[in-house]
Amino acid sequence: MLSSITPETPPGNLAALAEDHYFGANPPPKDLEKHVAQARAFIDYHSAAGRRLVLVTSGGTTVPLEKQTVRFIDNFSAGTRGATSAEYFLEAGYAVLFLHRQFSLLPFSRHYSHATDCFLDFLREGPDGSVVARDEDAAKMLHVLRKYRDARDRNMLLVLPFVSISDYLHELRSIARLMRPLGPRGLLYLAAAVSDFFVPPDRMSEHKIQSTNAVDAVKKVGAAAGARPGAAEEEETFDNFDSSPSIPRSKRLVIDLDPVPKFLKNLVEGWSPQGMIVSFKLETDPTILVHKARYSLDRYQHHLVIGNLLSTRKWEVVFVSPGNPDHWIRVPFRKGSTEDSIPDTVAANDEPLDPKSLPDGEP
Ligand code: PAZ
Repeated sequence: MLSSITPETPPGNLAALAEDHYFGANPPPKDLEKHVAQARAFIDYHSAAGRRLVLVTSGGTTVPLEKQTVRFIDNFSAGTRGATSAEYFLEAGYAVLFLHRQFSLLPFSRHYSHATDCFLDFLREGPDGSVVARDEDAAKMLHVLRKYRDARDRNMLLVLPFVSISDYLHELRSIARLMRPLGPRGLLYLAAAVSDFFVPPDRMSEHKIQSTNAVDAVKKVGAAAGARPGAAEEEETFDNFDSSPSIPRSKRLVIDLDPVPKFLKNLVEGWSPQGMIVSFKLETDPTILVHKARYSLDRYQHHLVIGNLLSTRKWEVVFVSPGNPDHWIRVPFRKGSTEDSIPDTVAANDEPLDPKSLPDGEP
């Protein structure tokens, strides 16, 4: 497919070819069809009601190193921002489609699933052998429980999982396309931490990558005993790295990753052209954060980039939007976190954001 690219290929066609190539080469998650059916029913239901709907993506994508995956590279994200934001969007009247990394934090249950806030710590044994909330926690638990039940009973929250980068991209593309009829009533709030690099399937080991060559001996015996000719050699010569390693394969692991194509342009121009699109940018170096956020906005022409630094993401974020100065939201020490301000600010603006209208979060 990519061989049809020439120096004359227009940039728009390049994006389409890269998309065809990626989605053709990387298989969809096994539950994609089921998820698409669930998402379609959810979107149609809320669209018919004239309701605003937000797709919140949350958690980190994995990069599998093996097809039968034992080992993978992960992206940082607990899912706090996405799960918290989803609750705020529900509060603001949005239906929420929550596309999250499997087992990362979920709206409502997040209050009781952190390692230091194990849900069992909130319970005690009742007099009759029942289990009840501890007196000091009951009021908050009841509040969260009511909100959760309300979202569930009114079909306001659909939760769908992903694991790997290719799962995520397949799900995102399908859901974004389904959201097209919503027009500007559809908001895409992309808080997931998405891998920039991956191992393409044609260079991915089928089985667990071995750290010793003990298996080679077994395979040779198997080959000698009549296994398919060449099978042992195929295994021995498999290498994730393109060039020949100078240290034997049995002693090292070289991980050679390709860049994941940037699909934000495809999302903005093709998958959901009328939706409001908010992306997040995570960096660790404060000197490049705003520049990278502005670059992303200029390149993809969407509505808003929310930039944050790994070390300060709970206390400050920067809103970067077209034609507006950078706008920092800072939360005073020990007075909540940025999670409390971002979704309200975004939800208050169906149209591209004007930071002048945002609440001033300066300490
Ligand atoms: O999930 P979390 O609350 O631990 O972290 C949130 C975040 C830092 C992953 C998110 O705010 C973010 O910046 N997402 C985009 C990451 C990226 O640049 O791919």
